[in-house]
Parts: sequence; structure tokens; C-alpha cells
Amino acid sequence: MGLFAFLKQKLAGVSNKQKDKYVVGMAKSRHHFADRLKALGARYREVDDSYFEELEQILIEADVGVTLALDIIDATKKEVRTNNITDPSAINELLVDKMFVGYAQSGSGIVNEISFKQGRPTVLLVVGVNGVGKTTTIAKLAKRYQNQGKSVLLVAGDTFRAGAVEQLGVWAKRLGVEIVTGLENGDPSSVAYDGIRQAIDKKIDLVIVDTAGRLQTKANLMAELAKMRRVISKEIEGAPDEVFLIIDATTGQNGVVQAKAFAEATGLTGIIVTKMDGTSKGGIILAIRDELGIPVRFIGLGEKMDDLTEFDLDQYLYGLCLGGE
Ligand SMILES: Nc1nc2c(ncn2[C@@H]2O[C@H](COP(=O)(O)OP(=O)(O)OP(=O)(O)O)[C@@H](O)[C@H]2O)c(=O)[nH]1
Ligand SMILES: [Mg+2]
Repeated sequence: MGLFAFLKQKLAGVSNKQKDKYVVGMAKSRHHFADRLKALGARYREVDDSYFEELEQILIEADVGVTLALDIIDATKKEVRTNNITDPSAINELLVDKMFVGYAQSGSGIVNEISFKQGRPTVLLVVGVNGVGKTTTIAKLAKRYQNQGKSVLLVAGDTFRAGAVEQLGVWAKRLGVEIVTGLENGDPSSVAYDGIRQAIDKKIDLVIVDTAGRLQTKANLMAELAKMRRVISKEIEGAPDEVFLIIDATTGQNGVVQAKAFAEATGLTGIIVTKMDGTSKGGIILAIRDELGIPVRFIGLGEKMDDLTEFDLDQYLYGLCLGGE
């Protein structure tokens, strides 16, 4: 069975509401990627070198990363030669298959949901460059775990940007969760400390620590994150249990550069890719997996509270390649 038929069959049991999240959210990426693949297949009767060059271009423009694009093309070419395939539409399917084989192998066994610690608060630290969607994603996560019956406390660790504390405060109020704030321009580590102490006292299940956006090249700001981490681990051994990097899908390959720097400074247990709905370059997820090996745990597919969903490779593929069919 071909990959497309396989995917359709595999997702038959997934609710339309869930599938639609990917189908709607990834429309831009799909138009850019799947529609171009189809058009390419229609233009060529038989494949030749220029066909593969165009194929490579489509992959690179979908932001899967140059190294991965070349690997995928090589693997596809090999199989085309070995099996004497000449029909371009069969090759498209083969290409998509090759794109995902690597991800499926390296990504198996990953649990997306936060795993909760018993008998103490579970701590999640959220980091990333400016404006990527950290605070919004924190609100979305708070809602998700609140719905699962967990008590949540938010820590307003962005003491730097004017209005940041209020922004988180509005979400806390709307969701009805607790929030711990500090002084504007105060030390974010001391707010983190206060938050953790309160969470322990109140036996909170999940503490989510917001942080100010920072460029990964600013050494002093990266050191500040490392300090927050240390302060948290002094209060709760082993915490933070999760450190999520938020990457804006529209930033493309720079997201990979950001991830490398943040991983070095704070360690990362997961990545959330936001604004997938606003980009035509949905291949970024594959580039992240290929170059970093850090799991993408959730993706943001819109600005609303429910527009955060667990990352699922099959549904992602469906949204990227098939959803409109
Ligand atoms: N379309 C879309 N917009 C999003 C998504 N996630 C966040 N946004 C928007 O991105 C903008 C920035 O979001 P914030 O949550 O303030 O980003 P931040 O990383 O906390 O920003 P700083 O604290 O200033 O670094 C807001 O307008 C959000 O509504 C998403 O998945 N899709
Ligand atoms: Mg913020």
C-alpha cells in the first residue's frame, strides 16, 4: 500500500474535529508544498535531472533544511533507479515517504504530554526569542491541563517587557488559575523562587514559568535563564521537569539556530512550534527533528485557546500533503 492510502486508513479512526485542526491550520503549507508537487508531477511525463532539481527546490522552500532535502532526494533517486519507476506521481509519493521515514524512526516512543511528578509540583520553564508566542502558549497549556483536572500556577518571569505581567495576569484571570508576579525589572529568578515556594505550599500540580523573550546571542540573558533553572532546582530537586522552547514556524531555519543555543544554555525537553497556521513552510518540523533530535511536543495552529494540539506525525503529514483532497 502506498503511503497516502496508508495514512488515510490509519487516520480513519481519528475524529474529524481533530483532523480539521491540522487540515485547516496547515492549509498554507499544503498549498505551497502538496499543490506544487502535484503540479510538478503533471508537467513531467518522465523524470529526469531537471525534475529532481525542481523537487529539491520545493523541499528547500518548504523549509525542511538543505541537508535533509539533499538526503531525501538522494534516497528517492536511488529507489527510482532500483525499481525503474518513471511515473512522476509515484515518485511524489515515494518522496513524501522518504521525508517521514527518518522522522518516524527517530521520533518513536515520544510522549507529548507533560508527565506529572507525584507528591510535588511539576515545573515547566518556557523559553524563546521575542514574540514567538511564549505567553499565549502558556495560557493554552494551562487550559489544557486544567481541563485534565490539574491545578495550575503561572509565574510571571518576564519582568523585563512593560505590560508582560499584565498580559499573563489577564490570562490567569480568564482561566481562573493562580499567578505569582514580581517587581517590574526585578530579578526573574526571585519571582521563580516565590512561585515555586507558593506552589509547594499550596500543593499545586503544575507550575508554568514564563520568561522574557531574548535573543539567543545575548550571553548575559542566556546566563539569566541558567540561573532561573538553578534557583528552581534548589527548591525542588530534579525541577524544572520540562523546559520547552517556543519556535515561531514563520522564522524558518533560524529556529534551528535558536534551538541549538537554548539547548546549550538551559537544556530542552521539548519544542513547541507556533504559528503553523501562518506559514507556508511547514517543513520546519522535519528540519528540527533532523538537526536537533529534540521532540516537537505540541504545535500552535492559531491564536485561540484551543488552537494548541499535540504533535502527531500522521496528522501533520495528512495536513501537509492530503488534507484538501
Ligand atoms: N496565528 C497564530 N498566532 C499566534 C500563535 N501563537 C501565538 N500567536 C500570536 O503571536 C503574538 C505574540 O504572542 P506572545 O504570546 O505575546 O509572544 P511571546 O513570545 O510571549 O512574546 P514576548 O513575551 O514579547 O517575547 C500574539 O499576537 C499571539 O496571539 C499561533 O499558533 N498562531
Ligand atoms: Mg511573553
